[in-house]
Amino acid sequence: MVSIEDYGEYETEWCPGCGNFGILKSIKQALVNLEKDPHEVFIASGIGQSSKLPHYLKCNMFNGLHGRSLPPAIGAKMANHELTVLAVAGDGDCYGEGGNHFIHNIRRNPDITLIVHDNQIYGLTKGQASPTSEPGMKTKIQNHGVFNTPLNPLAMAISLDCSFVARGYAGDVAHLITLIERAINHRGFSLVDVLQPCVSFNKLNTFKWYSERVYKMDESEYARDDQVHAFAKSLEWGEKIPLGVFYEKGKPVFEDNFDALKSSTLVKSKYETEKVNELIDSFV
Ligand SMILES: Cc1ncc(C[n+]2csc(CCOP(=O)(O)OP(=O)(O)O)c2C)c(N)n1
Ligand code: SF4
Ligand SMILES: [Mg+2]
Repeated sequence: MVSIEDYGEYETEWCPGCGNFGILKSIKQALVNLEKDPHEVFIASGIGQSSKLPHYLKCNMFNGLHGRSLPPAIGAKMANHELTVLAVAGDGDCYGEGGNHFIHNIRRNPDITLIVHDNQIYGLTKGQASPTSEPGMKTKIQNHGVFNTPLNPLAMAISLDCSFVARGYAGDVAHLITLIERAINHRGFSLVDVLQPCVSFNKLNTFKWYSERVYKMDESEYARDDQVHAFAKSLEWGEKIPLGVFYEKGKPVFEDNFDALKSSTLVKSKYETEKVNELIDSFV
């Protein structure tokens, strides 16, 4: 039986009270609830406070470049599609620097789960506006207030027919655990955007601010594969902010397109030197 202790307990570099703790706790608990042994799990990340998360879990991990959590995640999935593959990223990392990877991997639909720590700020670099920052919010750089239109990650993902789209809140761990479990169980690209207070640099979107606004959608009231409904719901933001699974649709996954992956994983396949040499020679 898998236990929380199997995933280790590490000292973190995060500020006391940061929303990242709720996300770490939720990921760990979801993996334990799903009986995933640490050796069956791979987590990739880029750069940011959020991207430090794989360092605090005892499992396979890769911490790479800013905006680049998805490429190693897809690489690991292709090398061993029996792995449970997660990518974690910040809002800047995923929707800014890694925006192209976000878009095109939704289109590919690999069976991986992307968890975005959406604190509406660049935390690691001490508080510049991110793609999801509220218009008007003042920072040390945006000292006249943010004037760019915020990116709506859920609307974007739903418009791209992303196969699983959810929003959680780092202040509601019990709910977030269920969302992450469902995202991992879903076969296809799963996005869980998590509202994550940054207590040091985002003085607008605080625990209090989110707690006064978030509510859980009643899933019995809509069909989860209704793209138009999901898109309309994703536009709701302000006085009330919906949480839960907005959109879920079964679709063929990227890995299914490759005959070589049908009988076995690449890591279990025999390496045939002669065939590789033949292939290399064919390019001459
Ligand atoms: C290509 C590149 N550009 C910029 C940086 C500097 N940088 C490091 S982390 C970061 C922002 C992180 O913000 P976010 O992804 O939202 O993560 P958070 O720290 O808020 O969790 C930036 C701009 C970098 N490391 N690499
Ligand atoms: S700067 Fe913000 S996001 Fe980073 S650890 Fe501190 S509270 Fe968390
Ligand atoms: Mg951020």
